[in-house]
Amino acid sequence: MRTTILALSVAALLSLSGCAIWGSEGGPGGSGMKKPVLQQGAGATADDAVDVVAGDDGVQRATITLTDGLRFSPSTVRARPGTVELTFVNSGGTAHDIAVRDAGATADTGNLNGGQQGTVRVTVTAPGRYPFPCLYHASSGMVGTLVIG
Ligand SMILES: [Cu+2]
Repeated sequence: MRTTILALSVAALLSLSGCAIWGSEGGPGGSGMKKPVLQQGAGATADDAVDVVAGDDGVQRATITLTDGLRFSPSTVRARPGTVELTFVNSGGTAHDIAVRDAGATADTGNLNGGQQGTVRVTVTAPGRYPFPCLYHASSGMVGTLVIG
């Protein structure tokens, strides 16, 4: 049953992606974000979810690869409330532009051509799910998720 819910949630997220991703969903806490898609410990997304590693400075860091398949690898990053630094590495030839959205602000990598990388840092205090869409390819499903729990 949980698998069904997961699939439906992902489908809903994908269908709502694109320019209007914040429109009907209303952002974190909005009606479209209330389902706990990620099942902790269930293993359903273990192959595509990573836990960030906190450095000595307390900043939680993860590196995410951007592919020509218009996907993130991994597509889900789990962290605790606090400062999260995500580095996006474009491994392909297609340009991407990633925006990480938290409750108060948006951090954007800017355009990343093939071979380039960009780092964004956000401080998130409220648990929730924060999408990081590729501004070019969100409508193709290129939307990752930062899970603060
Ligand atoms: Cu992209």
